[in-house]
Amino acid sequence: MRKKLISRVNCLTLVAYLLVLCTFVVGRKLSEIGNDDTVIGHGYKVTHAQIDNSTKTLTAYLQVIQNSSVYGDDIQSLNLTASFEEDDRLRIRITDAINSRWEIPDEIVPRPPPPSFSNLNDNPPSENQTTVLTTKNSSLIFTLLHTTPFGFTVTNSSNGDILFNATADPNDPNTTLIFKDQYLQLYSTLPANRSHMYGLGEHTKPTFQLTPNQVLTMWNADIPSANKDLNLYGSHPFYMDVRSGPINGTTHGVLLLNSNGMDVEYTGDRITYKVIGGIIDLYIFGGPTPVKVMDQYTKLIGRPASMPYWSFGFHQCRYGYKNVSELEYVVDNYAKAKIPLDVMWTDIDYMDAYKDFTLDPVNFPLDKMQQFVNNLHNNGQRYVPIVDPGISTNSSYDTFSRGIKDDIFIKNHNGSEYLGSVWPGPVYFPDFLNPAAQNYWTDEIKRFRDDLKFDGLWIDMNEAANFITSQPLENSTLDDPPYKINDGGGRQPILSRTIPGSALHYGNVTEYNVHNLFGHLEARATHEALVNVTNKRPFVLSRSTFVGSGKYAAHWTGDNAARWDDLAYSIPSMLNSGLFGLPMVGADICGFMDNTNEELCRRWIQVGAFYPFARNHANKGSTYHELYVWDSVAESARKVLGLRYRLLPYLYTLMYESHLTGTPIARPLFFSFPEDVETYGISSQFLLGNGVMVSPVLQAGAESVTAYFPQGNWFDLFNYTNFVTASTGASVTLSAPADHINVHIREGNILAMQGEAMTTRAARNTSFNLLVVMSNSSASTGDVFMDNGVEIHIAGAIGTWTWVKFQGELGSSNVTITSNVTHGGYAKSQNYIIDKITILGLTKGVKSTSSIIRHRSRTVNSNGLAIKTNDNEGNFVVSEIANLKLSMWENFKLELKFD
Ligand code: MIG
Repeated sequence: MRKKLISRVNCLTLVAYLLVLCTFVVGRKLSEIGNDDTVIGHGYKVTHAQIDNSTKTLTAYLQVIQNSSVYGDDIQSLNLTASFEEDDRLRIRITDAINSRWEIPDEIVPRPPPPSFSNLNDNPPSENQTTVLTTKNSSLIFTLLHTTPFGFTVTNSSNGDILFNATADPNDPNTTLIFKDQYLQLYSTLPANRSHMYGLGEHTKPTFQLTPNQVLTMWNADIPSANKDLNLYGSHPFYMDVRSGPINGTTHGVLLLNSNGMDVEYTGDRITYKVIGGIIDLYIFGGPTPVKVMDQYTKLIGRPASMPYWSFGFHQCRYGYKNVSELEYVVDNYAKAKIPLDVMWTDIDYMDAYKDFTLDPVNFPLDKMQQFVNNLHNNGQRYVPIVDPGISTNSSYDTFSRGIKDDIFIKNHNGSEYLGSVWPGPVYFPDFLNPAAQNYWTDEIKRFRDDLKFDGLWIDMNEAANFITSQPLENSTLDDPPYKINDGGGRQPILSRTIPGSALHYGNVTEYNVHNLFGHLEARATHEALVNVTNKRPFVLSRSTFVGSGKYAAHWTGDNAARWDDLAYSIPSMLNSGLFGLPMVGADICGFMDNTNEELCRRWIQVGAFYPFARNHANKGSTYHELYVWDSVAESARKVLGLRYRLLPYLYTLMYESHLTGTPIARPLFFSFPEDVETYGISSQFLLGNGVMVSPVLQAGAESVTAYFPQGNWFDLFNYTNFVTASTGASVTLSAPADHINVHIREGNILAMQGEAMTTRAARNTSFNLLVVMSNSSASTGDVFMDNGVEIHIAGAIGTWTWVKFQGELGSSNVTITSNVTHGGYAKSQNYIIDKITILGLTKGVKSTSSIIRHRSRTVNSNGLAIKTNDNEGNFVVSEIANLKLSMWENFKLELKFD
C-alpha cells in the first residue's frame, strides 16, 4: 500500500518533470537553438566592393555571417560581380570565391567571360552604404546594399521602379542569399498588384499568366503534359514581368542561367529560387517592351532556328501505324478528302525491335519504305521519322558496336557504361557532351539516310526517359541530394526514371549537373548532323529542351490528352514555348492520350491550324483521328487549313522575323497591346504576328465565344464583310457555329497571301493577294520574306531571297499602296506576281477611272482595272482590284482615288 503510494508520487513527479522539460525544449526550439536547427542560412556581408567604370563592372567579396548546416554547410566566401554585357543586359554572378563550381560551359551558351577579380581595394564598406552601377545608356541600375545581411536591387533607370529586389530582411531568414554546395537560395520581392509574371517552364498551366502560390519545378522528366503543374520535358528558368504602372506595359525579363534542378516558389509578392547546384548567374533584360525583351533574351541564348517552308504545312503522325500500307492509306485518304497534307511521320513502330536507324523488315521493309518516301517527294510531300536516344545493347546491332568502339556512351561512376532500359530493352545513352559523339551521331544519321531519304528528325524521350529507376549510389548526394526538389509533384528522388545523378559524362561531368541539358545537346547534335548529311535547312522536333534549344529545334508540347482542358491549355503551353525562344511549337492536334471525339477534334483542328507547328498525333490504342475520319472534321479542316495555306507567306515571314529578333510567331495579346492591362490575363486567345487574332471555341457544346478585342477595327479573315469595332478594348460575344473559328485581322496590317493548295509546294506556285487593312490613325504596314525554303543560311547570298515591305496610306481623297523591295532577284526567278489587292477598312469604295500604277519609272494607265466594291450600307466596304499582274520584285506605287 505504502509502496504503491510512493511510486504513484514518483510517477507524478516524473510526469511533471517531463512536462517542464517538454515546455523548455519547445520554447527553446521556437527561439534560439531552433535557429541553428532549422534556419537554412544567415546570409552574407559585403567585405569589399568596387566599381570599374571602364569595364562597367562591379566586384564585391561576400563573407558568410554565421554557418548553418541545414542542406550542407554554407560556402564561406563568395565573389559577386555585376556587369553590363549590353546596355540593356545586366549580369549578376555570384559564386564560390575559392573553389570553382559547375556552370554552363561557354561552349553551350556563348557569353562574355565574367569580370575578373583583381586589385580589390581594401575598403570595407559601412552599413547603410550602397555601391551603385549603371551606364550612361542603360535602362537598368544595379545597387549593392551593404546591410547585414547584404542585399541588392535592380531598378529601371527611367522610372525608378524596382525590378528585382533582393533586399534582405534581418528578421526573415527566407530573404537572405544562401550558398551551399547543393543548395542555393535567392529571392526577390515583387509588387504583387503591378507585376504580371509569365514563363518559368516547362509546365502545363490553365493560364499563361502565373498565378500566386505555386512551386515551379525544373527537372527534365518524361511526365505527360496531360498533368498540370508538374515539371515536364524542358527547363527554362526565364520569366517576363509586365508591370502595370507607372507606365502600363513596361516589361523586363529575368534569366537564372543554371542547369541544375530547382524549385521556383512564386507567391505573387515574392519569387524564391531554390537550386540544388551550380552558381547564381542572373541576367536582367531591360526591355522595356515584351518585343524588346525577346530580342535581348534571344541575343544572349541564341536566335530561334530558321525552319523549312514545308514545315509550316500540315503534319500527320500516329503511334501505332501498323505497316507501310497503312501509311499509304492515310496519305491517300487525305488526298481523297481534299485536306492538305505536307508531312507524313512514323513513330517507333517503323523500327526493327525499336532499334534506332533500323526498319522493321516485315511491316516497314526498306524497299517499300523507299517507294513510299519517293512517292511523297514526287507529290511535294515530306517524311519525318522518330529517333530515341537510347541505343540497344544488342551485341549484333552495328549502331551499338560503333558506339562502343567510339566510346561515346554515358558512364557509371566506376567507369562502366550506364545501363538503362527503354523501348528496345537494355540501352546505353550517347553522351552528347563528348565531342566524339557528334561524329558518331552524324555517321549513324548519314548511314540511315543513305537508305531512306527522310526530311527531318523527331527526337523523343530525351529528358532522358528511362523505364527503370536505378539504385542510388550509396551515400551519394548526387543521387539523393539533401534538398529534394518537387520532382513529379511528390518530391520523388531526382534519379527517378532517368539517368542517375552520379553517372558520368565526358570530362568527369556528373549527370547531376547536366541532366537538364541532355535534350538540348541531342538537339544540337541532330541539327548539326542534318546540316552535314542533307546540306539543307534542318528540321528537328525535340521533346526535351533547355535555354537556347530554339536555335536547333522545334518543339511539341508532349503527351496531352484528348480532353477539352488539354485543348484550352495548349494555348498557354504554346505561348510559353515562344517566350522560351522556341517559336516553332504546337500541341498534338485532337489529343494524344485517350479517345478523342468528333466535336473535340473539330474544335482542335480549328485551333491547331493556327499553331506555328500543326501536327495531328495520337497514341497507340486510341481511336484513329486523322482529319478525314469524321465528315464535319474534314469539312472544318478544309476551311481552316485552307486559310492556313493562304497565310503561309505570312507564317514564313514571321518565322524569319523570329529568327532575326526572337519575337514569337504565336504571341500573347499583350505583345501588340502592352499598354492594355486587360490583355495581361488572356489565355484563350492569341495573335499570329502583330495583328492576326485567333479567338477559338474551347468548350464542349459552345456555339459562340466571348473574346477580348483590343482597341481598333478587326476584320474576319474568313469573311471580310464581318468586323468588330472596339473604340476602346471590349469583350465581344461572337457567333462560332460548329464549322467556324473566329480569326480577325486588325486595321493597320497588310498581309501577303497566296492561294489554297494541297501542299506547300503547290501553294507556292499560286499568285499573291495583298490584303490591305486601312486605318484612320496610322499607315498600314506588312512584309513578306521569300526564299526557296531550304537554304541553310537564311537570307545569305544575294539572289537567293527577296524581302518586300508594303505600306498603305489613307488620304482624304485617295489610297496609296507602295512596295519597297530588298533584293528582288529571288522573286523574279520565281516570277512571283501580285494578282489581286483587297482593301478593307474603307467606308467608301475606290474607283477605277482615275487610278494609276507607277511601276518603277513606268506609269501604267490603269483605266480598266477590275475594281469591285461591295455595297455595305454605311459600313466598311471591301474593295478588290483584280488582274493586277504586279511583279513582286519591283517597287510599285498604286494610287486609288475615291471619285
Ligand atoms: O513512351 O514513341 O511523347 O509522342 O508517340 C512513349 C511513342 C514514347 C512519347 C512521345 C509520343 C510518342 C511516344 N513516345
